Amino acid sequence: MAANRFAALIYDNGMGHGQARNLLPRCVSTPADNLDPMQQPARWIAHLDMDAFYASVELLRYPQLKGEAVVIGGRRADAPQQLEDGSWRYAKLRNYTGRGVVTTSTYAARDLGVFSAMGLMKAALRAPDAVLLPADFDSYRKYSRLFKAAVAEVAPVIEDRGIDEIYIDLSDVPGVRDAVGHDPLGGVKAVAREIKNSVGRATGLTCSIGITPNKLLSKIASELDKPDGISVLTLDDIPRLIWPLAVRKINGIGPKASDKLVKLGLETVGDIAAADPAWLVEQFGESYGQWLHAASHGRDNRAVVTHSEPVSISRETTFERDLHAVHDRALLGGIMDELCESLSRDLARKHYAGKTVGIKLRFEGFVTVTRDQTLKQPITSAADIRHAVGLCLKRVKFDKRLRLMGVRIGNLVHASEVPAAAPAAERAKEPERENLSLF
Ligand code: DCP
Ligand code: MG
Repeated sequence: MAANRFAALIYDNGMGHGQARNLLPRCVSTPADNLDPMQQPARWIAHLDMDAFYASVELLRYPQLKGEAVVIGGRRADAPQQLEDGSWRYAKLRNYTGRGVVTTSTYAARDLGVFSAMGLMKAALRAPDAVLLPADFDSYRKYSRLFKAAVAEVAPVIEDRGIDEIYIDLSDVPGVRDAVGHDPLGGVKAVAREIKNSVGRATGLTCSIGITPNKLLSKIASELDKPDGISVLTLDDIPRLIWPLAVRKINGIGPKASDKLVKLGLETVGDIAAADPAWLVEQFGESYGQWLHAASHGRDNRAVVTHSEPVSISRETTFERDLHAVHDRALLGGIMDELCESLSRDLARKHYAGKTVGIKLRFEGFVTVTRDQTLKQPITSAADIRHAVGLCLKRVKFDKRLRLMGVRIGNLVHASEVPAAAPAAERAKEPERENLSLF
């Protein structure tokens, strides 16, 4: 089979730096970081990130692999086989051929230089004896729900940031501001331990928590003591713990901004903090320049947003070999049918319908092309999605082989908001659906 069967399900919350589109926020928490006379900040915000998440979920199933170099990212055929004597036979990374990538790896594999997003064949050069396991997204989603529910029992004000991370506003959790003995931060540390224990009891998994006066600092802090760590920072800790870090550690400084900062001689967060804010604005523009200055001083007033809607849902798949639009037409058509069916199931599971369908095609040479089509009515069915995909495909020139194909649905509304009769009525007015596109 030419396609990688593990088409990734991607929820796009559209919440990169400075862009909170289409969200329905219910905000909590007061935006101020000033310390009160008891040396307590106005807010205590936690960022919790699960440790080696996919790999750790797999180790629950195969506990005998604990401590070993394990890499997630194989195909279904790489699933472990149980032998007659009850023992297991695992696929080894050295035997992998193909273009798959590492989704994650255990810390033992990371010690050998194997990290997320690395090609599996490149990873095999570094860790040939590592065990290779296929990804099982249903399991990861299940454990994601479980750990979030376990946190909610201790602290209910949660912002969902994806499959393995959340922000939690601890400001109103009972006891969080209490000193314990001589430790003014004893209360907040106790709440952190309680959250970790609750997650551990519910899932058997560990996580790392950063707790600071705001989301920006907490996101950095949760990485400071990974795995299984708790890092509590106040604003006083910024010069010692944050300023020595590379600029990339700030969520919102991506590869491009980082390259530019480094070219300008600013390598650490402290370098940005020491730079003249007016000069930063000259270099990076008003909004980003000011944000860089504030971020480097650990200032961030964003609220913990307890409820958000995904902007779009997508499915995509990379092929094992590049496919030709004409010679492999039937195969491509079948793969696109499957992607649309998966997407339709995702919509049903999440109770959404969508009005804009988009395609993503990556050709050999890594040229990526996208097209989208906005419809009159929100749709949910695989057939309706496939039809819209056909309209998009018609607008693409196929002069190279394809290596990846994806389909996305955006402009989402709750399924309950879609008038039941509308799509059928709409269909009656539409032209014939045959021969719309190449495949
Ligand atoms: N993931 C992925 N592709 C990537 C990065 C991550 O599919 N390029 C998946 C697998 C991870 C999960 O998302 O298990 C969470 O991502 P993290 O960045 O939090 O990585 P881990 O949880 O695996 O490790 P860490 O302990 O560093 O958080
Ligand atoms: Mg993680």
